[in-house]
Amino acid sequence: MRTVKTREKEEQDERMAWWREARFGMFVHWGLYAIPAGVWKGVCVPGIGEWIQHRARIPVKEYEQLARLFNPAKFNAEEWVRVAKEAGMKWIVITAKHHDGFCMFDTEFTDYNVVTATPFRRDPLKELAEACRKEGIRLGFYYSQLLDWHHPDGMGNDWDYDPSEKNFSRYLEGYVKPQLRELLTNYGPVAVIWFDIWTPTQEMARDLKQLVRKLQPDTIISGRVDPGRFEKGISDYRERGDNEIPAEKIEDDWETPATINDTWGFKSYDHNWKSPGVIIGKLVDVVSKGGNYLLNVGPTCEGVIPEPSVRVLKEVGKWLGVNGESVYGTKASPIETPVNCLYRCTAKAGKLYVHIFAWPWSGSLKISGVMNVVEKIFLLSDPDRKELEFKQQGQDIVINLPSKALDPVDNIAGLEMRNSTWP
Ligand code: FHN
Repeated sequence: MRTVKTREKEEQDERMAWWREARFGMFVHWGLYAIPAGVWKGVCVPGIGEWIQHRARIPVKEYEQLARLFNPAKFNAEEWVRVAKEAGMKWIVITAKHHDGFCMFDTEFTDYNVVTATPFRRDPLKELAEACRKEGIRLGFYYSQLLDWHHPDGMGNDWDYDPSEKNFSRYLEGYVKPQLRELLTNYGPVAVIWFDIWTPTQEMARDLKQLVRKLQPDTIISGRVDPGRFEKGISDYRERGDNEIPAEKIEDDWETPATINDTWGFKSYDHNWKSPGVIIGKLVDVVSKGGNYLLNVGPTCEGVIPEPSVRVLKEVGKWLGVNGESVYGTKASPIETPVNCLYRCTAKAGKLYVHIFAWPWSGSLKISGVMNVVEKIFLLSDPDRKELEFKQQGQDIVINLPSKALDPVDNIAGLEMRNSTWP
């Protein structure tokens, strides 16, 4: 007879199957904060864009006025999904409600929402759900369950509300749960509910989990539902800190949420865009340690994904078009790659992918720890997949490489094993 534990594990594996395969997703931070875009009353407010209300201690009554200006005429859900797809991203997570409390979806539980309070009057999450469905991209919702600077009982706003008068349970029962019910009922299958920061108690976190499971058992629950920050407790996977990549591989499911520049929500003067090479390096580093990479875009108040992000994503997508088999559906490196070593490895049954980030001047590369007989080696970026010469001695392999790298960032040597027992 199967134990309850085994059944739970089986369900977990089924739920996580697409996520483990997908590896690279798009995070979207979009809300009223895209209007000030980092500037309040002529002053540049330091920090991440979506935190402007908190940073500048903007009173609710004042910040609320932004809703009347929110009219993203250029928003085109299909265009956003096309950008994600071309980048090789397999799912999208968008902010349904961020810490400012403004709801980017149609909700009965507050008028402070995109359909009722703005001249836009459309529900972008509905449009995205439809566009994602058409294109075979999964859609998840970010929902700030702890911080809500607009709701009198939400956490975090001590400039409008007296913290001692807050009743968090009332907010959770009367607002958070009903809104989650809406998100999990009105938008078709929801890939992920991306809770953030943490939930105050185990019991509350369990309650949220139960609600999600009851409404959509296949929805993945992000690591930050757990009261212990960054630890996997009741959630489906562990969430690393923002932009944080662990030094070593982790056996459990985990994810790094990351920015392309230095903000999540759009900031008009943050031009610190990472290059496509840096993003590819981080993606591979994450995947080689067994994680997923959720890379953010912060659309403008007009509804446009900033052009520099689109350009970076296009290049990453081109690279994945050639080298995707070394990323999607792969598992963590089966061999040790110290932090300062110039390659990273990913693996699939019978295949080891060696991502060479610095082309060796010597013309050869030595890999250690290969536990099976290698049959052939070729570069994924070589359209002819010409076999490379190599010598194997026990667990050491020395590969002869062409004098010049074919890809400017990451060339992958694909090693095919004689049988698939390793890795
Ligand atoms: O405070 C938020 C922040 O605005 C952003 O949403 C990130 C994304 O991971 N999460 C929180 C901080 O960890």
